[in-house]
Amino acid sequence: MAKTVMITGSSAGFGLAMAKLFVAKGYRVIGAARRLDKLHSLKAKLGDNFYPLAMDMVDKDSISQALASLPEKWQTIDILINNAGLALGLDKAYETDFADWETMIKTNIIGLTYLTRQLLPKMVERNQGLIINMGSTAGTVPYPGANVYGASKAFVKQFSLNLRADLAGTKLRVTNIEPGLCEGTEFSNVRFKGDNERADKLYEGAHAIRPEDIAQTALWIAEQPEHLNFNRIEIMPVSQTFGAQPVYRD
Ligand code: 8X3
Repeated sequence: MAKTVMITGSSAGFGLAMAKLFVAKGYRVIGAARRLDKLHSLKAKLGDNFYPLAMDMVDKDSISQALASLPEKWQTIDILINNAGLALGLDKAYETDFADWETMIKTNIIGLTYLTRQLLPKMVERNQGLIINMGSTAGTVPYPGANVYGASKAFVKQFSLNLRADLAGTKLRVTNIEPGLCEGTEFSNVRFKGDNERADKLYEGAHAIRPEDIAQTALWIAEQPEHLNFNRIEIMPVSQTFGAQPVYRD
């Protein structure tokens, strides 16, 4: 029986690339996202091994209702990919809009943990399951304007590792994928609130990570031998590296 993968945020970017790749490789994919119309168009392309599921990650009731609505043959989830997440703004902490922080916390932390908490008991009962979380290099490397976004990804990293600690003695696996600069997604268009020119400029000549690269990474994790757990995978484009720490002097 083909494995069933639930992918959040699967109407665009990494989630879309993952949905396409996993279906192409014979998996059954539940694609969760807010934009049901986009998921339906995707189903028209991907066929019966794709199940579109309307789910709003900022709303716990929406998550519960979506899970409860799954037809019986889609209820056993082998792999959860917590891909949905966003960055809003790149302003300094003392200038930012608090509503943006709330949305990031609700989506990147509360939605992710709530959905995981809903699916974990059955995975533990079956003693089978893989959780792939989408972290970020921003969860490790601080930078100006990353404030709550980076902190939310640091949360996802530590949550992933702590899950492994709780899952000791089970066969469940957890991996946090931590990409750096990625193009070909709506990430920066969302972050810069529709300033597409600013978003495009960020990627100029950078040969950044592509959604297909992240989809291949997720598939690779899913296909590794079951006695191996990849705790964290940090990926940057070759064009991106580390800088000196600035010192401001009197
Ligand atoms: C995406 C990477 O550097 O834009 O999470 O924060 S970065």
